[in-house]
Amino acid sequence: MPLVEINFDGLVGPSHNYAGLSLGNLASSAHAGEVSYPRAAALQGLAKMRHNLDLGLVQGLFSPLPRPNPRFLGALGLNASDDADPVQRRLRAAAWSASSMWTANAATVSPAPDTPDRRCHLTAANLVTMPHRSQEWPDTVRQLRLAFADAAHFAVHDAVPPCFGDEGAANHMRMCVRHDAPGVELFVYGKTGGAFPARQHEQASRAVARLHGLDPARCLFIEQSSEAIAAGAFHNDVVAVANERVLFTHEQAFADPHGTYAAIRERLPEAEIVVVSASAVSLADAISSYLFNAQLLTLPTGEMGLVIPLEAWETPAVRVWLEGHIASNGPIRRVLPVDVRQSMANGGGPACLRLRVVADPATVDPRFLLDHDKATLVEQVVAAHWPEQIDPADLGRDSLAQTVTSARAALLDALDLGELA
Ligand code: SUG
Repeated sequence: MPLVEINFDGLVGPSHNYAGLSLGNLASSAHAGEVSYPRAAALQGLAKMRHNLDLGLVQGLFSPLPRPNPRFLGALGLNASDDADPVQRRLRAAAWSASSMWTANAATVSPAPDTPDRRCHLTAANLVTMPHRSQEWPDTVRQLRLAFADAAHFAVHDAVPPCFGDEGAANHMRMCVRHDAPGVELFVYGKTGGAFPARQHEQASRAVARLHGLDPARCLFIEQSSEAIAAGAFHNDVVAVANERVLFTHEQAFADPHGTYAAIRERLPEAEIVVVSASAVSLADAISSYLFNAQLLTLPTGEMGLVIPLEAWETPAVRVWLEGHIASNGPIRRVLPVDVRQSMANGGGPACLRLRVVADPATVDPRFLLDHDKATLVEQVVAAHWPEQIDPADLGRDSLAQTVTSARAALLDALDLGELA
């Protein structure tokens, strides 16, 4: 099979909860303390994966990481069930976080057509800005090294040093005429100084580009606009998404939008840049609806479809814009709303839940590829083992820790992924 785009979704883990850990992520703060529904959340994610399979696309699956994380708790001198002071409780909640479901933050990916050794390079993201996310990368890299073990086709790099925050593919876009053609890689970083942290450091992006051996002439390092970060765009993928020759972006996504568009066109004359103006959809509506946190996909027909969260379809200004775009024959030909409300309440839309890897599926460990039969198997495991609900006040209870741990073990068993136990 030729190189195709494979979307690897993270299965929502059994400890999915709303602890309000992500400053600058407005949904995470707004839902802090609420009861979560891990079983429903995982089933919503699986339904989205099935939706992509039904569109005729290749779909992958990553498993949740070990939670509560004994390595993280041990390094902090905590255990899973201390009844501790508020600061320690927050650290303990971090050890329970199911945040690895948002695999757009797992790694940055440069496919083979962009790299000098013609292998697909992946660098795990260090996610150092948020303590609950900073614990992910060593386990993420283990999973990546298993899924992409074929050294003739893949190179998996450790995270860049923690002095430079890196959030992976959420701040990286690739544009090309076709997925299997050489691309232009766009790295978007933020500058600190506003009310909310800028999570992506320019030097982390530059290090990733060097590690992947990218041609500097085919890379762009773009500053994210400070107003976007201040309005809650904690990652660039909350305000822009690209697929092949199309960039779909809010006009306030970048510090220098016109310079950015010109630089893209210079490197990829075929680029089509679809800009949504603030007068059509305000930054606030774009961020609360997650219009841009969408999967912009090339469908088997060659048309592009946009998988959006239901929240976007239900936002009047967004719907008017999308209907106008379709009517005017813009490059997005189909709008495909999906229900991922449990993830959305923590700031994770359809695009956060997936990592795009352009590769030949035959070179990927088949245990990480999904078909409908495997989706049924995983749904059965989720139905039998995932907690129905979690109150954040219960994080730390021994019985819940046991439920969550054995749920993950049942999944790894069903998927024959004992190496990740
Ligand atoms: O890092 N939320 C995640 C959402 C990640 C979204 N990913 C992309 N945009 N690609 C984050 O802020 C919330 C966890 C909590 O509050 O319990 C959280 O980590």
